[in-house]
Amino acid sequence: MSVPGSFAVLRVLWLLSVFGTVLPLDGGMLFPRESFSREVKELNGLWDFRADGSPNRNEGFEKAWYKRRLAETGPVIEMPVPASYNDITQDPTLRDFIGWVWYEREVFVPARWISDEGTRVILRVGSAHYYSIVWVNGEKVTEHEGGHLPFEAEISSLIRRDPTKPCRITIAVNNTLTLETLPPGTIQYMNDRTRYPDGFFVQNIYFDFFNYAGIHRPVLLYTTPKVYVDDIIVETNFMDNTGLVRYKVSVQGAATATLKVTLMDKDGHCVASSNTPSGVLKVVDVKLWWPYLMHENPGYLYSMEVHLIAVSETSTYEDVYTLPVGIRTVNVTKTQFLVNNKPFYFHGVNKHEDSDIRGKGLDWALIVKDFNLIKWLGANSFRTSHYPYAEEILQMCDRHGIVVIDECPGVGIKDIRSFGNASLSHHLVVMDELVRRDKNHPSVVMWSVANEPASEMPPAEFYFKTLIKHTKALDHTRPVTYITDSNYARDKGAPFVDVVCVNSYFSWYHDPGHLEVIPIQLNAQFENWYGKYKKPIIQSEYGADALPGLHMDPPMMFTEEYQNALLQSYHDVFDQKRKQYVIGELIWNFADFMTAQAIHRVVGNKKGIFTRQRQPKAAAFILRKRYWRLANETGRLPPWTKYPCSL
Ligand code: GCB
Repeated sequence: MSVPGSFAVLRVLWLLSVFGTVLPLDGGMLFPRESFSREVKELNGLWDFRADGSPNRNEGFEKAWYKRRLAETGPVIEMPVPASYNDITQDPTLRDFIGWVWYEREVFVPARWISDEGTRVILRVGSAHYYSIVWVNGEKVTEHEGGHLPFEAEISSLIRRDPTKPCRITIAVNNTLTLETLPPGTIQYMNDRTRYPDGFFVQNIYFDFFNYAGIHRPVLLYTTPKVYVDDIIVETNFMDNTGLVRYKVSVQGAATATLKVTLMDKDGHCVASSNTPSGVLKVVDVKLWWPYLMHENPGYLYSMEVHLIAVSETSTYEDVYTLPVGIRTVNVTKTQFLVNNKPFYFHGVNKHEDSDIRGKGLDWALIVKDFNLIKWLGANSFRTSHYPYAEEILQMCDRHGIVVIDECPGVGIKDIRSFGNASLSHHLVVMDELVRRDKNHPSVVMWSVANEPASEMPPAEFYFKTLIKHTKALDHTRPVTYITDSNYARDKGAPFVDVVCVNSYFSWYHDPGHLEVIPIQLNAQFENWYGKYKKPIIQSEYGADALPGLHMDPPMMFTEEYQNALLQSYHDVFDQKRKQYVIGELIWNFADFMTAQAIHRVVGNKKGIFTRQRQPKAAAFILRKRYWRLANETGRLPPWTKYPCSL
């Protein structure tokens, strides 16, 4: 990411510069795709499941549940994967369970995968919340700390040991949060026996969504040849009509391999090719990747096919991996966010991975519905509040031109002890994993390293300086931010961010019921932050709870009228400031979502403009009108795009 001065000079420098994306982790994490040389076997469906309800939650390890079939060591129930386990049964103890739960599934591996020694078999978990240990046929193959991001293990030799046996996969998942996890939490034991039962403890969290747990994203087996494409990094740019794709392919399994890299357009025509592991491909008459509503052909993707051939004394290995590539640039000035050198205004939403019954489990019907609603709304962007969303969702964003601020799970860093070395080290690793996974998505235009940390605390300065510097070293092509709700004068991390993202809830958490304070306070907020830091600002959250069907005029809090009036007061100020340095507005929230039980939450957070079942509240129509108007007003929409007639 660079601040544009003379773009032509910058592009020449870009061509001469070294690769900007550096990945410190061992191995890539390419999304598993089928190809001529790769097969995928999904393990979604029903798994055997048991929560370890023993007082120390450790019986599973003491009795080595992974060594035998789970059903042989105790009762099991059927549990869908992917899904959170919390809302699946009628058992309140499972809904609120804290500790280890055990999943198991037996699978027959295709005979060829076993007999062909030249094939690698990899077990991949899209995400599991929070700490996971995986065994195959009783042998531990990997463990992983953190939800929201994938992890995998090669299991080829294990499944070859006894080809007659099915492959038994056991995954133990623990949702306990500590001061050093992301997000952080604490376990509190209540030892007063006059008030609490024996062994009573609670998980304290400092964030506002239900701590759903379980295997949240697909589990699958996939193959690669023994010599394989392990990772691909692309960085894109353009000069006049020529697109530039700098790429780097990492190969594993052989010291040398022959590569053929072919970039194809949507019709499958080759537009550029090369046979070196790294280089710059030039695309004549480039079709740039544009955001939705900024161009008549948003989300244009080329396909980069990497074809590898490696010859050893005994065999020839061939691997093919195809990566979607969008060619675009992102730059930030003091007052603007530029996509392909054109000012981009974020008119979007904040979301959650959240729905009835499945909790945070990936659900295609829900994903497609949400995209239809986003496009109906005229929204061009969202923030992955407050953790990385499924790769499948980012792929949809790439295809539809929905711009993403990609947030890591650094939410609720409120306790000073969560600014220590152990927390920071873990946070750095999570950023490594996040950038490794999402670096090639054109839709991802900015990294957010945290949401509303206690950034006024003294250790926050070192913490965010280190974290942001690290993230920029990982990827210099994108700006980095974190989301603040702290006081502009005391915020310790703001000097290091590229874009200031501010959350505020005037006339809701502050001055509740007083809509008249919004123009004054919001104006002051913007002037203060801009005055001090001279960086563009996104209103990264604002909103009000509304119970659908609750009405009152003049408006009162929690009614649909109040939500409408509050949004409109914010919009008036946005309309003044977006002509200056405000570069975006993201409503809190796209849809109602579940939270922990609390006196200020009536079965969850109701700040959605859609209900949890994705039905519109009145505010959805206010926002829809605004977003389409904004898209039209910027003047970048060609005549084919009109307001939808109903507006
Ligand atoms: C915030 C948080 C978000 C909450 C929201 C609210 O500032 O970032 O996680 O849900 O406020 O509604 O309180």
